Amino acid sequence: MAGDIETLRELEKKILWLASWTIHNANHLRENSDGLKVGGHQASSASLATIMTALYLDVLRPQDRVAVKPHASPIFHAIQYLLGRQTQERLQAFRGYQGAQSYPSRTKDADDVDFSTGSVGLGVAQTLFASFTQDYVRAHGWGLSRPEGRMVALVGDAELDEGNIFEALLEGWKQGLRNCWWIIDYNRQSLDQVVREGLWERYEQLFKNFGWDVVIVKYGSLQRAAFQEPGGNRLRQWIDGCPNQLYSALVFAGGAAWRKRLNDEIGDQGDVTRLIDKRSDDELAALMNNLGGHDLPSVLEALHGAHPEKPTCFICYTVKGFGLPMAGHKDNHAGLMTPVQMEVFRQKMGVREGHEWDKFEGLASPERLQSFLERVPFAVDKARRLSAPAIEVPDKLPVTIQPVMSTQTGFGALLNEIGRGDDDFARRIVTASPDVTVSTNLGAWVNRRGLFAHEKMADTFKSEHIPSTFTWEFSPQGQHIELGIAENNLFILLSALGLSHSINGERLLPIGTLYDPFIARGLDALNYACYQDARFIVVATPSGITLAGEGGAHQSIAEPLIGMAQDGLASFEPAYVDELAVILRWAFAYMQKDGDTKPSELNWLRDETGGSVYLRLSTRPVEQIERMMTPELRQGIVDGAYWLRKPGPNAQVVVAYTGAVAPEAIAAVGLMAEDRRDVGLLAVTSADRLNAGWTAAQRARERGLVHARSHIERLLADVPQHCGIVSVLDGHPATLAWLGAVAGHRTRALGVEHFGQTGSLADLYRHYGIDANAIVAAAQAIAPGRPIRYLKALP
Ligand SMILES: Cc1ncc(C[n+]2csc(CCOP(=O)(O)OP(=O)(O)O)c2C)c(N)n1
Ligand SMILES: [Mg+2]
Repeated sequence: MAGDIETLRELEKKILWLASWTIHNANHLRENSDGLKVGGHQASSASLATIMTALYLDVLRPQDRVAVKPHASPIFHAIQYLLGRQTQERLQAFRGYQGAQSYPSRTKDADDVDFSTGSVGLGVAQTLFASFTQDYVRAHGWGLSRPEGRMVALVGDAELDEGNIFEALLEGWKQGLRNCWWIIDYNRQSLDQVVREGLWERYEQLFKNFGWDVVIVKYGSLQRAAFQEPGGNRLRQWIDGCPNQLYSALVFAGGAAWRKRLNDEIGDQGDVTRLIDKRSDDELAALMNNLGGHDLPSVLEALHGAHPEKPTCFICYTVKGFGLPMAGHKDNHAGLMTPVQMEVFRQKMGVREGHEWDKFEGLASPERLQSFLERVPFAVDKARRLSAPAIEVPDKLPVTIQPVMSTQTGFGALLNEIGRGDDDFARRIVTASPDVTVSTNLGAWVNRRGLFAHEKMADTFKSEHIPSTFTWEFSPQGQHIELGIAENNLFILLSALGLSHSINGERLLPIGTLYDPFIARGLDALNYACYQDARFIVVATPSGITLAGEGGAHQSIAEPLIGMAQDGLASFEPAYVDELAVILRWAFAYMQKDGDTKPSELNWLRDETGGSVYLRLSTRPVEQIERMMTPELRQGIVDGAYWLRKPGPNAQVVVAYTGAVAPEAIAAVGLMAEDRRDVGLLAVTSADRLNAGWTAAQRARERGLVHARSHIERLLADVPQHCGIVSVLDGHPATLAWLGAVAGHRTRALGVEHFGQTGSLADLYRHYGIDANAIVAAAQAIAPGRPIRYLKALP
């Protein structure tokens, strides 16, 4: 072990060197004509060099998974480089095109990133939900042949300002969190400043309150030895009482400054003075900078000594910029080493010019180090990224369609039917909802499949024979996860469940439900989940002003645009339950795909790559259409649109609608029939996919594929040039306004632009101009002809 410590010390220095050189190279040496400087990495990385060396080269096992603080990515990449999992080329291109990423990325980096980070706070919560997901998988009897992993977050201390971390902490407590480590890099600096005094005490109490072990790694082994010397107690008291600002400033100022300050404040011409005087300036600085988080023996002791499965928070005292000239300076966040400073560092490291990237340059016996690295427990398993075969999805999802039905009811009915099954498909589905399980219509599914918990828990209402529509029984076999209201937690849980195939080698089919407007509350977490390429279905319901009586606080406007713009998320807003059945079936298959990234020549969508799916549903009961589900109709629904009524050759108007306003669109077409010829009715089930296909086809044509045609281009090809398009949805009108650009048709886009309010459906549709009369008025305005006789005055 003693030998290992020395080797780890050598490698720790090498890691700091390689990370610093990577940043220096990106900033000073690589041609960078756009003038963008590399900020934020240098000091922030150095802060974690010791802890990450201890973790990756000693403590971690292959089954453990880590979310690395965003700005520590150069340290991460340097460790991966030493382990033979990162290339020099990518390090040389750090922050550049196709180079190692500025912030660890599962999808963009090549070197085995477990969880992406970047938007601070989210990676931290991801480890908590990843641990919960592991428990879920194992409780269902899957993946038991693999050892349990520990989910580790390397957390910046200022990262703890992010509320989502505390939302997760509370949820973790409710769900019986295990196997999770949060290692706080307590350098007492954020981006702008030195943080408030005494935060560690608040954190300590907070974590303990939620059942975590808290381990404080404050003093390094040099300090602990000095405390044993005569006068050591006094030194310790001084350290404990020293404000963060001052400690940082003295770290920056160095040995002589330490000496002066200590002599001034605690010099006693006796023991303490002797303790100080017997050290040179360098030795004194080394002692005072020897905080626990930069002391390998202390870090290793703390990590190895942790409880085997209890969630544990390590508060590790560190210095931002440790080991570098900017150490401790409050402005060091974007600090970079100057070429001169780097030159001094190079010489100190014994690195010859031109050998900066050599792994063992300046170190004795490279063979010894290489053989050490080959024995590192974390690295023995080469394939840490796992996979799982796709679960077979039935050709058709059965559902009984009532004559009048909402898409939300349809969703509940579809899941209820799936819930009857006992095949792998039904078993792999896992649902989750932030306290809106019943109101998003998951009740029937939950009655069938039960709620998940580590321990069995009966429904007391049931055992007391009190009638209730819903059975609320928890067990390790349950398939619904009931969350508290925090939407961030829903999306990070979906992110964790949706990566299970890769993290646990066991596929889950996660579905999360919430009210549509509250997507905005968890939007960054949703974006994060998509960025990591987690696979899930979000069912957002109810939506829009169609919620009528609920008023503006619950009515969503922008969400259809979010659905279009969010990468990795295919969005749909069906109007009819038979459409929903087709889309849901497609979604289960789509979320499991992982193939070709080239667009299909059929619809110009990259369906083989797969992704997640967003379904925007409604509580509005709508009269259903009795019809055969032909293959052509099915394809149209999935590709994003189909003609509910094909326009004739002389059509003057087309109404294109999405979602719950279908009855208004149909009524408007009826009202216009006598005064406008051949009116067409286009059902748009996915503005997102329709738009994406159109964009991709145009790009393909610009690159020479002259025959590329998207679905919407084919649909509009025969619509006469003079024909106008009126588009309408219960959401922002820009969602469909682009339809006019496809083939140059004059277009009027109706939708909702301003906060909703309470009222009846008719009141609100009239007020916001998405009722049948508003559609007719728009048609009259853009498709001139004789006055439309049923048009009434607008409000
Ligand atoms: C959600 C979010 N907001 C803001 C930022 C910009 N940012 C990056 S690092 C940082 C401060 C980090 O401080 P800390 O977590 O203590 O890490 P340190 O740099 O001290 O290592 C900020 C504000 C971000 N990355 N994510
Ligand atoms: Mg900090």
